[in-house]
Amino acid sequence: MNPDIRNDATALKGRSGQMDIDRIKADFPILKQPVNGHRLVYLDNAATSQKPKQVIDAIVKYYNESNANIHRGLHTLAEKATSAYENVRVHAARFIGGVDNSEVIFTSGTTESINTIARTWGEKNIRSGDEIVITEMEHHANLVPWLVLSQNTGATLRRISLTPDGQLDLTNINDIITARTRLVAVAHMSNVLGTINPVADIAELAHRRGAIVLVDGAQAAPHMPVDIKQTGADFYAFSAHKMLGPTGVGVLWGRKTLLEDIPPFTTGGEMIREVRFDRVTWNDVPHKFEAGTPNIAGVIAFDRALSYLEELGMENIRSHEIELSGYAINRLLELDGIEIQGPLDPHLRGGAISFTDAKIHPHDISTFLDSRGIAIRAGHHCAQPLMRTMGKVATARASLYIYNDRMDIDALIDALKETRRYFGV
Ligand code: C6P
Repeated sequence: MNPDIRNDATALKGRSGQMDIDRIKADFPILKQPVNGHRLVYLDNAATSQKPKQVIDAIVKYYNESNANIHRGLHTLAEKATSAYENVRVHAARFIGGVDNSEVIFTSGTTESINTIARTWGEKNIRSGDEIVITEMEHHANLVPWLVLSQNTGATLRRISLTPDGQLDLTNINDIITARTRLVAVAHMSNVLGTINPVADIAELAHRRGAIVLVDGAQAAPHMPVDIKQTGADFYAFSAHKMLGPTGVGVLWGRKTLLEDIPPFTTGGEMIREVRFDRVTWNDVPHKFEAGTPNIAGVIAFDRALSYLEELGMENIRSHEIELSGYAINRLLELDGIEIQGPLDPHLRGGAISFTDAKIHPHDISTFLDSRGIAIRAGHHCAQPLMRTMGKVATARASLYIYNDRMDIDALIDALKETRRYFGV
């Protein structure tokens, strides 16, 4: 490990072993910037996280010192870039619980990771009469690929419904995951409700029925320790940009036996072993799934993001978010007319907190908060079917991360009170 990262770690954890939020905030240049004349309070982390200077510096350093295409050239820069890129694969494999490096595929993000499986494993294995099971809380990225696949193949898309407090209703799960089920696709943590789903239990049942399981980890991997083997997943997808890394980088993890058995998604350079004018053979996994020039700088900078999170400790990050979510939920509930979607117990959920005000539209809330320097998201959060299930057109969503503290939540609550005065509520 790089010694300057180790030094950072001591400072970041502080003497008590807790996270030192002021010290963390100082690592994020963007947070020093006033927005609309106010201190920036960034509470849109479920959409994308901010980047620490260590990650930003890594991008600049790569272009200044190592830029070259990977896996192709034999010159010094090409070898430097290739080895840095491949080291991130090793690092990412370790980060998700010590899986085989060759099971880690770099993609452009969760969306591409899931589409890769729908278009390869799905098209190879799903037939008319088969069933694909999703849940009512899925993000479009883990819903539309399966909807299109079922429409194209004649398979049936079934779904696990929700309890009134936004958890999966597993009471009739044995009627939903059956011998006809070929695949279960489920979010590890909801981007709207914050709910953490019992993916290991679902995977256990799915495997007993002979189905495979894809877990959408876009919201879980940044916020809690994830040991992929313990999730029971056969495929697991997440995005670097929600966990301090650059945009345009994602991970698709898959069991090697499955990855070896399925065809590539995109074809072209690097993913082949041999090409003739009349035939082609594929490269080994993971390269079979990484056609063309990847986001080399992004992947290399993602290494720093993973180190940053590891130095803080994913357990500490989770504890911080349990504490801060609990505080935020209690403070929001002090306000008349505010309704929170999803479980209220912070141990059952992450820090994406969706809420509605009985009298003010979420878009108006978001616009007013922005005038006070507070960034939240309002809308359907790429989960339209879930909105319909909840009987809402939209929600406001404040989502937390490592650099947020009680001061940020207090600023949110004060601005919400001001919003209500402004709208005469
Ligand atoms: N959710 C949000 O504001 P990409 O865009 O490929 O990095 O991630 C897609 C995705 C998939 N699954 C879940 C659970 C997600 O939350 C997201 C991204 C953002 O909620 C942007 S829509």
